Amino acid sequence: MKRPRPTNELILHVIVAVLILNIAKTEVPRPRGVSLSRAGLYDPAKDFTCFDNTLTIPFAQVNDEYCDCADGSDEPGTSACPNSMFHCTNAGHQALNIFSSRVNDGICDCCDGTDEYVSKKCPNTCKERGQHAREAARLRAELVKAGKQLRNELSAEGIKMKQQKKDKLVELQKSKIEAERVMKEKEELKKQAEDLESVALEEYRKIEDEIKAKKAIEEAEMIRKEATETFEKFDSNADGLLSIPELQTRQPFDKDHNGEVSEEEARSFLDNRESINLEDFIVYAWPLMKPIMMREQGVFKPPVGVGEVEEVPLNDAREVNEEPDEEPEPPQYDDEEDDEEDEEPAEEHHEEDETDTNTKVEYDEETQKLVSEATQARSEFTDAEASVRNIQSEITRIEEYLRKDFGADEAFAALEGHCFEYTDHEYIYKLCPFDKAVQQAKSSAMDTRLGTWSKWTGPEGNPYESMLYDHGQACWNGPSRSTRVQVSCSSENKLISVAEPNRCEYLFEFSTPAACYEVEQHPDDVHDEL
Ligand code: MAN
Repeated sequence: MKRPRPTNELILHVIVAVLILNIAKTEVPRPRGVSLSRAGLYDPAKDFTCFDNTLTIPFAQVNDEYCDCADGSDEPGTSACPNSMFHCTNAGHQALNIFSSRVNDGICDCCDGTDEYVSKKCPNTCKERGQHAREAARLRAELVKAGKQLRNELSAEGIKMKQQKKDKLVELQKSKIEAERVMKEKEELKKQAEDLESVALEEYRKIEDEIKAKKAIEEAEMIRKEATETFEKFDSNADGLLSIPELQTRQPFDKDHNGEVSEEEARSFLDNRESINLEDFIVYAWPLMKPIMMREQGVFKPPVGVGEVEEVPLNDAREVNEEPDEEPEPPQYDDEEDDEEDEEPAEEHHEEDETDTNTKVEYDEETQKLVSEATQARSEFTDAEASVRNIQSEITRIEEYLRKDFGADEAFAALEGHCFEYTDHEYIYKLCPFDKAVQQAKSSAMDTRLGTWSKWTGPEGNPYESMLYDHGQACWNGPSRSTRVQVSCSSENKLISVAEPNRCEYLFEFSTPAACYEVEQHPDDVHDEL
C-alpha cells in the first residue's frame, strides 16, 4: 500500500501546481467534458481522429450528439457514446469523471452543473463544497499532525511484533521438523516394543482366558447353589414346586408394605406362574428374588453363626427399591465441591482393578520388563504426537496472524489483542479489532456476536477507513449480524459510537492514532482544487 509523504513542502507544491494549472485551464480551450490533461488531443484546427485510430472525422463532429468513434472519444461531453466518460472541472472543488449516461439525466452529478448543460438546472455549488471539503481536510490535517507521532510509535511496535511472529514461525517450523522426526522414531520404538510384548503375552493371555472361563463356571455354580438352597427353604411341603401360598408366608415379598404378601405379589416373583420347579426357579425366579434376599441379609445381618434366612425378622422387610432406614454412615465431605465427581471414577477404577486382579496372572520378570517397556514406549509416542500437534496449532495461529492486513506500516497491528467498549442505555458493545464485534445486553449479560473480522472496506485510496466484521449471530428471521467500523484519526483509541441503522446491521465509529495518515489524492483531482 502506497503511503503519501505528507510534508508542508509537498502541500505547498500542490498548491502552486494547482494555481498554475488553474490559470492554464482557463486559457486552454477544450470541448465540453474534456479534462485539462487531455485538452491537447482535441485540436479544433484539425480533423479529429478517434483515439483508437479507426476513423477521422471533421472536428465539427466532436460533441455533436452523434457517436462516430467506436471508443466514444468523439463525444466526451454528451451522452451519445455509452462508453465515454464526462469530465467535470468543478473549479473550486474536486474534478470528477462520470459515465456519459449521467450527462443530461436530470441529476446534478458535477458541482459546477456542467453535466446538465441542456436544462441548466444545476447551480454551481463548487465554491461552498470546496470550502467545506478544504475545512474538513484542514481539520483532518491538524488531527493527523497531532496523532502522527503516536501513529509512528504504533507502527514501530506493529513492525516489531510482526517481525517477532515471523521469527517465531521460522523457529517453530524448524521445531516441527525435529518433533516429527522424534515422533517417527518413537512410533518405530513403540512398534518394536509392542511386538515383543505381544509375543511375550500370548502365553499369558491363554492362561488368563482359562482363568476367566473357570471363574465364570464357578460363579454360575454359586448362583445355582444359592438358588437351590433358597428354593428348598421356601418349598415348605418339599414337593419340588414352589407355589404362591408358600411364597405368601415370606414377608420380604410384601412389596406394598400392607402387612401381607398378596397373591399378585407372590406371583410376580414366580415369573407370573402359579408354581415353579427348581430349574425354572434358578433361571427365572431367582434373579427377581435375589436382590430382595440380599437386601434382607445386608440390612439385618444375622449374628455370627446364624445364617438362616428364616431367622430374619421378616415383618421388617422393605420394598425392593427402598433404602434401609438404618442410620447411614455419615458421609465424609471434603471442602471441594467436585468431591462426588472425584469419587466416582475412583470407585470404577477400583472395580476394574478388582476384575483385573481376579484374572490377571503374575508375569515372570522378563515378561513384566517387556510390558513395562511397551507401556513406556506407548506413553513416549503419545507425548511426541502431542508435541507435533501443539507446534502445528501454534504455526497455524501465527500464519493466521501474518495473513492479517494491519494497514500501511503495520500501524493497526498493536490494536490486535485489545478490546474497546461503548455503553448505551441497553447494551455494552465491544470491538476487538481483527477479531470480533460483540453486543452484551446489560440485563442478561449474554453475549451476541455481531461479526467476526473479515476485511478492510474503505474506498480506493483509503481502504483503512472502514472495517467489516461479518458472519455474526443469526438475526431472528433474518441474515447473520454484521458490523461496519468507520475508523478515524484521533490521539486515543476509542469506540466513539454505535448505531444499528438497519436491523442486525451495526455501525461502529472507532478512532485511533493508527488512522492518522494523509489520504492519497488522485493528481487529476488536485488540478482543479481551487
Ligand atoms: C437483539 C439485539 C438487537 C437486534 C435484535 C434483532 O435484541 O441484537 O440489536 O436488533 O436482537 O432481533
